[in-house]
Amino acid sequence: MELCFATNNQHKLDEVAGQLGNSFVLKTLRDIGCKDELPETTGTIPGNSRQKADYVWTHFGISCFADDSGLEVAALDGEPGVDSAYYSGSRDAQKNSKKLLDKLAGNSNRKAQFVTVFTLILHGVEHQFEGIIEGQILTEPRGTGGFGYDPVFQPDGYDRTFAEMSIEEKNGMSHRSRALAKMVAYLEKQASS
Ligand code: ITT
Repeated sequence: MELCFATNNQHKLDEVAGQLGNSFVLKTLRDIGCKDELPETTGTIPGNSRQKADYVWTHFGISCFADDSGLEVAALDGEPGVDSAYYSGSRDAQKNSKKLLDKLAGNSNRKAQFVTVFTLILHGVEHQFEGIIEGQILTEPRGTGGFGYDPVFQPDGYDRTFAEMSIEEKNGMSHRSRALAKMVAYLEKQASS
């Protein structure tokens, strides 16, 4: 069965590819001829996730799933949250992380969590799956892998940031892989019933 991943973020595609199992053929937006920016205007992570999946289902009629994710920092009342991608006013990951570190300067509460909400639209029926990983915001970036806020986020129980891990290691506990595992379990149950 074909499933389109409604994302323009190549890093998300790289993390999800290979984890869907053999029952599903992963299609990209490019594969289905979609060159559009996906709408993200609801102001919430679950809302934006639904909006992106709805867009692809409505315009292209293919079963699909979307990922909306964000970094929620406790001392900043959950910022950047749904605004993670454009926190500094641009998509520049270094500027976004710098703004975050500047706002947290001198603050000993470094608690944060990454959240992913996947919205699956399977033959027109919608389901959502959430994944969360808790960790700490470092005082300066470390590592060159990954994307976004990976260099400043260290998951609890580890001594390396996401940017110091391979994709496989990050997938071992990340917010995205946790949401994906729930979605894959649901898809497999559907396929076998
Ligand atoms: P799509 O909407 O096309 O999927 P996007 O990059 O705009 O791609 P989001 O709206 O979900 O995706 O933006 C979330 C932002 O949060 C993303 O651009 C990163 O800056 C950050 N982010 C999300 N997941 C992350 C991760 O696993 N590691 C580091 N930063 C992440």
